[in-house]
Amino acid sequence: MEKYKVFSLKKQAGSDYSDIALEGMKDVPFDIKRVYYVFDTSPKARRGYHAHNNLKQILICVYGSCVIHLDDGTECTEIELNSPDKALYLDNMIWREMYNFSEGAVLLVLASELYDEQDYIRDYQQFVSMVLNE
Ligand code: T46
Repeated sequence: MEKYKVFSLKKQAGSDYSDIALEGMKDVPFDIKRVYYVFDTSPKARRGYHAHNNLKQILICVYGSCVIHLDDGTECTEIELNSPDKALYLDNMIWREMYNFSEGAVLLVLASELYDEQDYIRDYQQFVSMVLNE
């Protein structure tokens, strides 16, 4: 599966702070058109259940942790995001589900496109048949 990549972000840290900077087209392999964050999740929350036709994203759990289930139509994997310096790049056409959010978790997402409901594939069987016919 090559539709995703986990990578480390460079952290600046001093005796009383840490920070991480991300620049579009440099640390992020696309021009960032949208930023959003998922928070106030309940422990039972399981979100996602979709893929995107074109959208590429980078997910970072900047506080707490969560698990991302990925499915490229043939293989599945699970990735725990549990550190602000751990990033997950998601290409288009990969099914994702997010769950096991720790209390107070904040999942930050950098996106390559503006929000477009037409870009979502929310039917799993449709996603699989699209992948198989690619
Ligand atoms: C993804 C995961 C990680 C907007 O109006 N604008 C936005 O930019 C977003 C992301 C959502 N919305 C609205 C659309 C829905 O009425 O917020 C509501 C929840 O959206 P959705 O069900 O798509 O949210 P998640 O948490 O299942 O998925 C989101 C992203 O949509 C998705 O691309 O990869 O976070």
